[in-house]
Amino acid sequence: MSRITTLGEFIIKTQSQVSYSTGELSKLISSLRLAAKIVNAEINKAGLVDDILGKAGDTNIQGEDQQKLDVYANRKFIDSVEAREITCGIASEEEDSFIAFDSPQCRNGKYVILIDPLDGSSNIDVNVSVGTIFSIYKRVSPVGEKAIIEDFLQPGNQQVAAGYFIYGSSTMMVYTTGNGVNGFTFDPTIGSFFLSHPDMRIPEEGSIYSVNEGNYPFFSQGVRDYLKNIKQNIPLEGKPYTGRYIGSMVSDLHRNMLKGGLYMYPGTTSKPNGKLRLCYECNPMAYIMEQAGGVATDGNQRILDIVPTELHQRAPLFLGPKKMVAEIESYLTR
Ligand code: AHM
Ligand code: MG
Repeated sequence: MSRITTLGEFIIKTQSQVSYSTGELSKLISSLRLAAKIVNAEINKAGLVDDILGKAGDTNIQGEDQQKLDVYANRKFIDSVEAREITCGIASEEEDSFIAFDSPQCRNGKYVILIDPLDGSSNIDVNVSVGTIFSIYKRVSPVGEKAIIEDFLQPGNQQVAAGYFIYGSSTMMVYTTGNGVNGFTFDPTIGSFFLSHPDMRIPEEGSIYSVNEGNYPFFSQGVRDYLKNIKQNIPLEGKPYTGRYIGSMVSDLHRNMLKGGLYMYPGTTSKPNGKLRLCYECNPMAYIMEQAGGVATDGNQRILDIVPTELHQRAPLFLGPKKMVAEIESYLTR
């Protein structure tokens, strides 16, 4: 039997590669894993919850309130990291502001976490894969005090870890601590994640493009020219690119990482910064993409070098294999 590695074993084994590690980061990642298992179990029941057990907002037959899954996921991730008292604070796409945990133990935590607890949640109604995206930073405020906004408004190049869970036909966790990207598949019969995708690299020769092309009339001239050109001029020696867009970022990104493809959410006339949140979505995905050998830009600069000024700010996003991103960038600067 070949050697099987669980996520827990992998975290312990690789902990020493992170020079500043004291085990705290590992514990933080473990607490996210636990919350993801709970959220995964609830997502699997989503059809039952809505159609048979009652809609969100109803009370079920056990007298429990049915919650919307994004609210539920938000609570689970926050509770899970707070309960282990290993971080001084969390910022979530679902919350207006960051949460600074108050216990003395939490105040001693060295890290903060930013999370999009259930990205693409509108897809749950139609049984399409959704995900959780997270990123971890070392705090800039003094250890022992309460977390402050500056702890959360750091450029993505300061991330010490980032990852996502994908709740799909199988559930996976993909993450990086700056030493490449590794993917783990959840075995629901055992309740553990196993290393299934070691050292993930995005293929250099991509042929997929992923974009909400319904926004075409509102894209910049450069984006429109790019889209027109890849369809008219058939880039790959007679073979056109393949258009694939699920509308669930984690799923679109995960597929493109494995198969090679460009993902973009450009600005539009009414929303020049697009839709995606810099701190919760663009930065963690950009870090993962760079660690997998790709690049991520907002069209003007590297995503990871943008200094955020507010928690919920948005940024245009183009990420994928170097060649494909360079190709679209050449249109954006014309
Ligand atoms: P959400 O955080 O409200 O779920 O929105 C983010 C999602 C991404 O998963 C996805 O890539 C994008 O919105 C799709 O947006 P659109 O429907 O405009 O194409
Ligand atoms: Mg989101």
